Amino acid sequence: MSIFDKKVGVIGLGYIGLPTALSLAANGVDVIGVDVKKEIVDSLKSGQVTFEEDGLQGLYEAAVAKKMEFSTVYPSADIYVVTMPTPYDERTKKVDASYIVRAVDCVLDVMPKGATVVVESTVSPGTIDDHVRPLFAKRGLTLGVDAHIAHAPERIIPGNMLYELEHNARTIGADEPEIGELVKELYGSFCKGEIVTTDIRTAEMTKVVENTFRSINIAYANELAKLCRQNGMDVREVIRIANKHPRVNILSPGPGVGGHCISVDPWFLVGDYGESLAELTFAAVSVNASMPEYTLGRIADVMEANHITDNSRVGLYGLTYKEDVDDTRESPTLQLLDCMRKHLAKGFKVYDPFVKQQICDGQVFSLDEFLGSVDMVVLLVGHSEIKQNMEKLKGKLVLDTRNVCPFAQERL
Ligand code: SAJ
Repeated sequence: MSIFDKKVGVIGLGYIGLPTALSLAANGVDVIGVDVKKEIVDSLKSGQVTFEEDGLQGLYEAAVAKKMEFSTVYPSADIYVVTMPTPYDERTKKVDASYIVRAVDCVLDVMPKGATVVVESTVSPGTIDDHVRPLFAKRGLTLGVDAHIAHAPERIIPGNMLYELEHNARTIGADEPEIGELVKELYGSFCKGEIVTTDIRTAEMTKVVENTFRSINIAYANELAKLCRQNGMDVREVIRIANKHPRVNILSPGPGVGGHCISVDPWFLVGDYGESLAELTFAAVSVNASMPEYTLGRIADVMEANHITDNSRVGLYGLTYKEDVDDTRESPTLQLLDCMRKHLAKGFKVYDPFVKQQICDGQVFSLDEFLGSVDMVVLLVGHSEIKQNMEKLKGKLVLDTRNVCPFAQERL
């Protein structure tokens, strides 16, 4: 029996679940996508994808032309792919596995004997042992006999998801080699990258390590930005030249690290292993977490140096966590506005072409209205929109935190 004869349920149709379900279906796998949010399922049934990502609507058309259904009801299936969010617990910094636990529990209510449950969400090492295996045991199900589990962490980057889904290497963790091979065959239906199989705990750790590595690299760039500012040096020039060394690749400083991955996953290691054992990781996440407040300080300094006293003449460009995505989770701009409120200050204008709903005070909804109402612009996200309209910034005082404006008077 090949993978194309099996029914696959993708549980959770968010940023990872939806493109994964669509890729499987577009490549001939029989898929049912499930989400408890009726509005998501209704939108997908009516022909509309639920977030912006290059090529997603086209992939949707290709998937529905084959075997793709959407439902709010958990189905009977041979393989379940669970793609629920895994935030961290604010207090303990440990992974909050409650979404996964609830989803797997619902799967177990309907799952036929012998099915395989694949957890795709990013989790800290040991999460599957501590939170998922006991759900099977509680129902008297013996893993390896009555059911099987695997971990297949996603690796795709928002903004280039569809290319990366197809081309990135993947890791599959499984208890049983045959299940590793089955899940490899499943992802191999659309993934041309190398698919490595290992045990579940190694797969869990590997994914967290990848995002922690990036977090540490960004933290180093952020620390360098602070050091260079102290002595009036241009950090971008320092990094640009240092990166010409064949074994140096420093990332870019910015106003903070947002999104649901790089700003979250390294905390799992701090939560699980403690600040003294995960010392470097803790230092890195702390440096990154300091950046919104540091950026607010830079804005205040630039305003003072230029005799700008009215906050409403200052505009923050960008609300999403990075360029050309519509995701505002852990957005550095929102963190910066939070810091501002703590200092009892307010009044900045805010604009983002991808954010069409009001999510903060001072928000305006057109670039021209935004630019027409301010004297100083703080570039917090380097969306293509502003790169293509750079000349509209001429005549403004520009504080560029993303190195996108060649004539900015001020930088991070
Ligand atoms: N950022 C910087 N400087 C940089 C790069 C990024 O400040 O040089 C900031 C961004 O502006 C953003 C944050 O970091 O606020 C995270 O953005 P990102 O583009 O680095 O990463 P994500 O969160 O969009 O996606 C990451 C990716 N992980 C790695 O590259 C190791 C992606 O491959 C993962 O699949 C994804 O996390 C995930 O879901 O785990």
